[in-house]
Amino acid sequence: MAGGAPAGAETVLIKVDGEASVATITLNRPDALNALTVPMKQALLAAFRQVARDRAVRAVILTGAGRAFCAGQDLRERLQPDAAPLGIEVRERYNPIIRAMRSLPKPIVGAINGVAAGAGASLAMACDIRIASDTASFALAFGRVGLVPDSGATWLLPRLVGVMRASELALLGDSVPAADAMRFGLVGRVVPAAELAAEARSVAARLAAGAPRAIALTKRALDAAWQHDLDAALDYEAYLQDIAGRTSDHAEGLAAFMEKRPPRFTGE
Ligand code: T3D
Repeated sequence: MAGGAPAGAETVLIKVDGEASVATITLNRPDALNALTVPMKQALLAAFRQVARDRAVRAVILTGAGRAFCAGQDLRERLQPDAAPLGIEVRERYNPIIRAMRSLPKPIVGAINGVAAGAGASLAMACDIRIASDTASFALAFGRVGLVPDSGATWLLPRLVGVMRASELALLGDSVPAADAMRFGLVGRVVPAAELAAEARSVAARLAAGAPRAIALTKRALDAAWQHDLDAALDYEAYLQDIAGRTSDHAEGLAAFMEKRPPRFTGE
């Protein structure tokens, strides 16, 4: 299809609000609850790579079109005779998305507008901040179709909710309503459905107004801390603070404090 949009382009939408420096990535297969097909996974990875490159974007919102956030792998596609073996699908299509999200040097706000099931729950958990609509729910539904949690779920889930709760959620696969998701630590806040988009935009705009290098380094430090003991974490913090301390944004933050005005961070 020379010159045309790549397959799956319509299943993942990117909208950049240049004024707020916020990109919104929307999973867009609402009739199938935004279940993930191969072209959609390719488009999602491309979307994260695009916002990584775009200097006008300083924060990202990930959400779903329609009544779902994402129902995970498209199960109809799995039944196609040419479906890739699961190990290949996970290694080559899911894992790069999760790696792109966690290594993105910009914060991702998950606006969880409805059900997040299977790999859809993993996508939600890979966001830096999660805000759920009061109609949202999570389901570690992998076991229901005879699969194991993937796309980072075994790593992310126990870190968010603790090992005991993670075992319960992953082994039983029960649906977790938004209020319980908040109690368990799966989301940071729950808002009425009608307010979700505005709340996500407001949080993303605040992040976008922050010091970009410091935010990127904070994200990196928090992930790295899981692999570190206290001594290593202290050393790594000192290393990153050395980098942050050399930025113009640090100087601007100090100047703004002294001048009693809001800082204007540029990412330099
Ligand atoms: O490649 C690999 O397979 C490896 C990776 C695996 C990772 C995974 O994600 S495994 C887990 C896959 N996901 C699921 O098992 C969830 C399946 N969906 C559901 O259990 C339910 O749909 C929900 C609990 C999410 C929502 O239920 P409900 O009652 O609100 O909606 P519904 O009627 O079931 O679904 C509405 C439509 O979306 C329906 O289509 P239709 O019949 O009206 O044409 C349904 O088939 C479709 N849909 C929902 N989830 C999927 C899906 N179509 C394809 N794949 C789906 N995952």
